[in-house]
Amino acid sequence: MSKDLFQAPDYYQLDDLLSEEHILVRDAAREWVKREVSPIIEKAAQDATFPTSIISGLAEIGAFGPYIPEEYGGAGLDQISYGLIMQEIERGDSGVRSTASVQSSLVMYPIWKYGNEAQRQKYLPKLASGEFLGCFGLTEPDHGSNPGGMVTNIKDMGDHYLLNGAKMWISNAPFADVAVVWAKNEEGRIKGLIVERGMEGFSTPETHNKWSLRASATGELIFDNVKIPKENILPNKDGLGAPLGCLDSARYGIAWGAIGAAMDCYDTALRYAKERIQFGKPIASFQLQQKKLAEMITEITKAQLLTWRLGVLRNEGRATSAQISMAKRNNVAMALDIAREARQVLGAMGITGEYSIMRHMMNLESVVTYEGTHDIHLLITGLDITGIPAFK
Ligand code: TGC
Ligand code: FAD
Repeated sequence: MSKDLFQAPDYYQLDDLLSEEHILVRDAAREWVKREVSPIIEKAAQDATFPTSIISGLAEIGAFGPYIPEEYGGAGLDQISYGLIMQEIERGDSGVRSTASVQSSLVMYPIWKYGNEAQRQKYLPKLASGEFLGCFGLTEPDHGSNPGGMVTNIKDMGDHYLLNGAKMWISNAPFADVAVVWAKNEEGRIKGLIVERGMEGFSTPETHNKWSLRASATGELIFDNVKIPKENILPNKDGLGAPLGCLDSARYGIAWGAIGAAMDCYDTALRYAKERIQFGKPIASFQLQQKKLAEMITEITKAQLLTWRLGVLRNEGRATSAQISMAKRNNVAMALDIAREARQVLGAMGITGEYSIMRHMMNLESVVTYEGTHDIHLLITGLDITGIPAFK
């Protein structure tokens, strides 16, 4: 890949809305991505391998549990710092941000919020330092948008539970040390449990041949009469609202992350358009290319404002799930549109690994589907404003 020359756009001087701490955290993540992610990410994506060399760096910039209290090894930051870290990481690659999102919001968050003190002490510090990597098993082969229909189940055997079923499309599954898994008990109530690598009957085959998120490992979780000790059940919340609560936190991070991918595509296209000469002039001097670039910066700026406001509401404990859905849906679609337009600005060069744009575009095809599809988030907004669920 070409040298990383990224310069972040801030068209409405939004840095003025950030605290000194926000800027310090953001800039540390930005520098780390430039130094440690940009030089290796294209090869990792081309080779379809997760770059394990970045795990300790992710922990050092606070990407594993940014808002988890320091007593559990987290960074103890606010929601805007969390968002800014996700933005910077996804500026590098959505797959790397996926690893951080899953670790923080889908593994550490449920253990912190729904676990007991012994579970917090046992798992959170190791997850925060990157000694343990985690994954989150909600989606099943026959239940994606409709996780409430899941068939993975636990049976009470007296001194332990027996877990049976399968999860599919699980980020980090192939190497995760621990999995937070959602399964129905004999009464049909959804419970969260911690499954550890090495438990008999538990396997995690990798999913191959993805065209998207190639630097992130995806796999299945297969449970064949896995004995789960009773102390591995998350005791403090059950029902579908428990996994959906984790998704709120991850979707919020994705709303910020998508801005990072969009900023990288815009910045690359702007620089290229000013340098590339056709018909004796830089292509940036043609109105059609200016239209693309002007619309990109307009959409990025709108997304930045939306997300900053959402961060303020999250810090005050006032953001609703539906507000988060709106931001996730809007910002990912915005980033995908910008990636497609930016790719065109680069002409043939846009399809090569010399530039990050095509990789972002392919990655965003997963981001627009996972954590609730574009359609599902629209229906969540529809439900919120009409009071009528149109899912079923
Ligand atoms: P519904 O009847 O609406 O709700 C069931 C219960 O859940 C509560 N609830 C929420 N709680 C917290 N946060 C939310 N966002 C919530 N949404 C709903 C709700 O109040 C109710 O509680 P209670 O106490 O009354 O039981 O459920 P439904 O079956 O009709 O489904 C609604 C729907 C479709 C919106 C929901 O199931 C959904 O969001 N589907 C999308 C599934 C999804 O997003 N899966 C993501 C899997 S994980 C992933 O993709 C990780 S990608 C890796 C990475 O991040 O990098
Ligand atoms: P489906 O639910 O089958 O949907 C197919 C299409 O139908 C979509 O366009 C959808 O919008 C539409 N549709 C569905 N229901 C409705 C409706 N009621 N009204 C209108 N349209 C509808 N899951 C995890 O649990 N953990 C993970 O770590 C994880 N990581 C992932 C990583 C990757 C790379 C990918 C691609 C997915 C990952 N997922 C993970 C799964 C992801 O959350 C699901 O793919 C997603 O929720 C959609 O489910 P589905 O793919 O089964 O699509």
